[in-house]
Amino acid sequence: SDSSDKSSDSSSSSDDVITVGFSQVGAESDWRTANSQSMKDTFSKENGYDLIFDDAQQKQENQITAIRNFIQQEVDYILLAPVTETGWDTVLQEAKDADIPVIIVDRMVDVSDDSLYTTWIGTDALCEGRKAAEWLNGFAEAKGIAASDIHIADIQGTIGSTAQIGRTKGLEEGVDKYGWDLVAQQTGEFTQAKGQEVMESMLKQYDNINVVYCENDNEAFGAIDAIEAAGKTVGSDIANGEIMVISFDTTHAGLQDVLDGKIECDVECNPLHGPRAEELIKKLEAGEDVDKLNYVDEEIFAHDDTVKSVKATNSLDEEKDFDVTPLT
Ligand code: GZL
Ligand code: ZN
Repeated sequence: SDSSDKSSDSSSSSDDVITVGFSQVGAESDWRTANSQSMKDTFSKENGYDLIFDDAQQKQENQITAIRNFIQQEVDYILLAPVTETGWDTVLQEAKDADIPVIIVDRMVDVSDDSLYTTWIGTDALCEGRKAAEWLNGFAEAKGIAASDIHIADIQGTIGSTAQIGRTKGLEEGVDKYGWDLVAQQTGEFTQAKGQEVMESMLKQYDNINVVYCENDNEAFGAIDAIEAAGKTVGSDIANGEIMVISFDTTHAGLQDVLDGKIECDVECNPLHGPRAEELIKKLEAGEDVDKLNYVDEEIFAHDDTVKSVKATNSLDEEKDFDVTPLT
């Protein structure tokens, strides 16, 4: 889909150019790359923007430096995709003192005073985790697999990031509710290399893991390589020794793995925030109010139709039914 909506009446002449400083987490995953591309496509010169893009290589201090540079350059808007939730109060206060609106994208910031940012656009990580846990319970029930026979390895995302906090919490709620065995938890930093390394070490330590809950697709790609290198098979037949992989992001490569039965369930996390961030900026430019929190709707994909839908409660405490899209 064309991720950049060309503004029809582009009123931007040279002096109307809107300068946007975007502090991006890094380039750790396919999801992140797609997110960066969406922002670059949207905040382009032909759309009337001057985008200053900074890749922080997943280091918060680099993001803080970038924001200070944006303040120095007196940008019109600061967009921040925060690597982790805490540690932003000081630099966001500096942006507020400089009268520069801050839009938080994707992950959330945990600040003492939420006037330190104007608005947030992102995805509901807690709901994503709950959807995955409900899918796993639905799958186990349909296959007659006892909860005590489910031994889960949780390859976590970057510790302290909203995506990791929410997806881990969703899983842990399922463990408490359904009585699964949570064998191991370790961060895979949302990268393929670390996901593979963590999976290798977990397989060496434990011989009963039969479900691997990867908190993003790149970790799943690494985990699948490690599982196959250990002479085991990924798939849904966990009663006969296969190891079932659950993942998040629904990247192109991830959905290919779902089609091939290597990932059994992939919960969508949509990276195309460029147009949504632009919509917020246009409203702000027009002096209109914007909601503080702008959640993006997301689906669930699975290899087959064993589970047809799941019920999950989102971060706004609304319980919703989510259809599962089978890819076979
Ligand atoms: C999710 C986003 C996560 C993705 C990962 O909202 O923050 O970061 O799930 C990415 O792929 O690295
Ligand atoms: Zn299957």
